[in-house]
Amino acid sequence: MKMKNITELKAAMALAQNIVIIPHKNPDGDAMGSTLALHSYLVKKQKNATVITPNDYPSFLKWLPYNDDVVVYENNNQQAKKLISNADLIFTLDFNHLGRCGDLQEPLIANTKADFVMIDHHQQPDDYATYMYSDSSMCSTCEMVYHFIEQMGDLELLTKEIATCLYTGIMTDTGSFRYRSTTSTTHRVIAHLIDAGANNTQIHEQIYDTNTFSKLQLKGVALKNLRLFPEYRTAYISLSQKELNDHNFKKGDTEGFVNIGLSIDNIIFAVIFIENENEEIIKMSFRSKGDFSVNQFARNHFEGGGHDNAAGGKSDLNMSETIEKFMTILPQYKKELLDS
Ligand SMILES: [Mn+2]
Repeated sequence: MKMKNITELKAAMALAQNIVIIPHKNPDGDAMGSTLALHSYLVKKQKNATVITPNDYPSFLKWLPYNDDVVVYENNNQQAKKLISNADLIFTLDFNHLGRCGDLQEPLIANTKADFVMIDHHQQPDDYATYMYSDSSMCSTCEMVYHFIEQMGDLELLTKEIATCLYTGIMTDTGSFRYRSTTSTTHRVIAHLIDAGANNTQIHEQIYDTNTFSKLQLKGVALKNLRLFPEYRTAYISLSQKELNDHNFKKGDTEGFVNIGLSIDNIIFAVIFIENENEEIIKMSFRSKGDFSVNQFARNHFEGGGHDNAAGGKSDLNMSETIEKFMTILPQYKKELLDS
């Protein structure tokens, strides 16, 4: 585990009583799994630990252990602010700059007392944290939390609850153990998590087999809207706000849709454009196979970033203008896409 001042962190943790744990806005399986696992671990260490999420998250994550103790900032900002100003230590998990936690950034910056601890696997992290465990070779923040607990000498504290949370995030961030970031170490960690009580079959079912009918109908629309550009080995999907509304859209309903394009033979670059009338933006997700870096692509053109093979971005243009912009940019990457 790469952290320079781990001894100092151990001392700071021993002294800290009130600890706050923060995932990024729109938390996913890895964000909720890692924060709730760390929460369980710190509670075992007799700390007052609280997970504060910037906003709400999908219902397929709400069965996770200690979910009921989560404070959602957008619903409960007074309580969240109080917890932050009383914190002795603030963990930020699964993101690399404070802007990623939306409106929660403001009370975090206003707090001057607590040191930050970053545990994260995204590229090019900001340096707001006193204690930084940043490693972009890691498949998930959940695997990092496992190594963190290991480094603390506390693997014997691994409960079924911690194991369940960590398994969930590793599974969701690796596409069920198939992405390139999945290593033999990842599998050794997973083996230990199953030994510690994580029920792999049940976790998979709770995440992936809890679809609603309207979500599957929306997937049908996404499939119908899929466009292919074999000359660029690229595919994209678009979903308008109306299409979302017509299918009773709930947070998380479009999760995984971007991967549909990548499942087509010879396609290595997949994009989804999702209209968000509320925020007046088009939200974009990018996925790739091989060496084509969607992190770089998103950073260069769509105010985003992430990992080499999975990134996000946004556009202030409308849907057709955004797609037009994308199609104008694409030819610049032709050689890279064909060589990848
Ligand atoms: Mn992650």
